[in-house]
Amino acid sequence: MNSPIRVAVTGAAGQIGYALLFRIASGAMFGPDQPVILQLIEIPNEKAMKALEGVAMELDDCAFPLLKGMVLTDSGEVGFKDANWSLLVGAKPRGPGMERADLLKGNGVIFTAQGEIIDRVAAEDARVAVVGNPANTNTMIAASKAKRLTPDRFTAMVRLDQNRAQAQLAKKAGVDLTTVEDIYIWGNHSPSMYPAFRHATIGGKPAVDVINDNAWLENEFCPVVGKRGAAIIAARGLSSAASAANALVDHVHDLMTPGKVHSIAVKSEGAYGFDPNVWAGMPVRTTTPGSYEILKDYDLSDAFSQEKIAATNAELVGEREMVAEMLG
Ligand code: NAX
Repeated sequence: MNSPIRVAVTGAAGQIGYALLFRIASGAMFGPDQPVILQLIEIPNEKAMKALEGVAMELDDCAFPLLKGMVLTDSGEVGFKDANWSLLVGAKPRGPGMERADLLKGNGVIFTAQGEIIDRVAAEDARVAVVGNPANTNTMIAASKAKRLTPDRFTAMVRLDQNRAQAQLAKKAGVDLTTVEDIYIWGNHSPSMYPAFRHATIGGKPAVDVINDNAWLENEFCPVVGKRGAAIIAARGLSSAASAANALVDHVHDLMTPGKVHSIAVKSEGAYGFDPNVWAGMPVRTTTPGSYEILKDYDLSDAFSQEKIAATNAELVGEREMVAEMLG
């Protein structure tokens, strides 16, 4: 049996935390031979810490063989100490009447502090995955505070969007979803994202030929995937939680599995026409556990793709401008 890895989770008493921690402790994220120590971080608030204690009691009650310890804390210094993975789920929610700029700045304060602390106290091989929205820009802010950890250690989650896109294509084609492949997400985790359907295949054939309905792909599929989060809120009265937790399990699992090709938001380095300094969703191939190479050869030269990439890039650049004074 391997020695335990330390997994820090912020927002651990929240909705996603409740769907996530049990999956990590059961081995779904790091595999059946990898013990874990969960370092659970919440805000310094009696109600939140009490709720966290309750979640920890339930984790105890699962008697997970792989769960070798838990730390419950409202301090980043304690929670991120020696963490191999930091999963940044907690964020400031958008309040009524709050402008996007205020949301960006409010979260900027959180991710500035967390980026600095992780850089200082986390493990040598530290990796960070951000779920808390606006996820791409929060990741950019946290990464900009790191002096020791390089930007490639900081990724944001767009895997929920990839999974949503795969499921929608399978439904439309009336096929088992395991036959849908090569559907990846470009850009921001927001309705502007681009699920580039032209590369997708269904049963080995181009999805555009199998579905044979370009108007549906452009005018229904893309918006349905982009606005799926809002549709879940409208139906459930609460935002996506189990599917978001599941997507984070996939994100980290695939980033720990050499050879996997999957969508994550990474520092763009200028690929696909994204500004070099934004964190944008794109396909990567995992090279060694925790590391990846950006796949730069997907053809996005058609007019529709160009328009979609330009729009989501403009949104990311606009977000960066709103938090410019917080970077670096
Ligand atoms: P909840 O409001 O249920 O839980 C958030 C938890 O985070 C709360 O318990 C809160 O006390 C804690 N928290 C807030 N600030 C913190 C900080 N600085 N340190 C530690 N803990 C902190 O939200 P939940 O539904 O769990 O969603 C969490 C975040 O995920 C939100 O920002 C949400 O917008 C985002 N999402 C991102 C998705 C993605 O695909 N990237 C999809 C799902 C989700 O909407």
